[in-house]
Amino acid sequence: MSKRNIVLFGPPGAGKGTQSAFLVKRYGLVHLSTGDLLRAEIQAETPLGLQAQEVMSSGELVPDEVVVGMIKNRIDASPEAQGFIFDGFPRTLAQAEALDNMLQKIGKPISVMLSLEVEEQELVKRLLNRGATSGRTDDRSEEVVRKRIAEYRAKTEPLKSYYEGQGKLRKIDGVGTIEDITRRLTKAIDG
Ligand code: B4P
Repeated sequence: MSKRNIVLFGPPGAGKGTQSAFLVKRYGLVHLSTGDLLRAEIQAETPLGLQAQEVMSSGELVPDEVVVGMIKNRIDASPEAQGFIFDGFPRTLAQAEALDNMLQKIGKPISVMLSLEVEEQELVKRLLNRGATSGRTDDRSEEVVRKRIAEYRAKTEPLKSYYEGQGKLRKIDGVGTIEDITRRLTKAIDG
């Protein structure tokens, strides 16, 4: 299979983490989730984790240089990868440009940006539901959930134009069963 690099994009709660699990298996990609990487740092109580915890629990974005450094380390550590699925990264224009630079150096540009489209009311419902059943503290308060969505609208959503300018944006309806959405995503990748 040819090398593929996919950006799985969307607001908090759109289903990025959920769908990544299926796509990774189907296409044999390396999964890079900055949210998961940051939570692993918090769990291990590293200095980076302690710094990130405060930012994440307020619903704001972690500084660009921190997440860009984490992604660079992971790409460098996977020279044999068939391709990557970027989940929750990039989230700012600076991150998108840094990613393009990194991938240009290794000659493996982004193939497609899949944007999961879900309305705010549904996002809030999903995240508060996860907050009630999992240990994720940033999903417990409606105020923090709405702050994350506002951060997305202000800093992350404009990236759709960035990838649209490169002819790589594909919008995917993110409402329906998990299986329906996986089917829509695989159709967009294969098509
Ligand atoms: P993330 O870990 O990326 O978390 P998220 O945006 O909340 O989405 P996630 O992927 O986990 O949820 P999903 O939609 O799958 O980020 C957390 C924080 O880390 C950020 O707020 C930020 O502070 C920091 N951070 C991460 N990356 C960063 C970066 N690049 N730059 C700066 N800061 C960064 O699922 C949500 C819920 O919906 C689940 O419970 C799931 O079961 C449910 N769900 C999924 N699909 C569904 C469907 N079809 N129907 C109903 N429910 C569904």
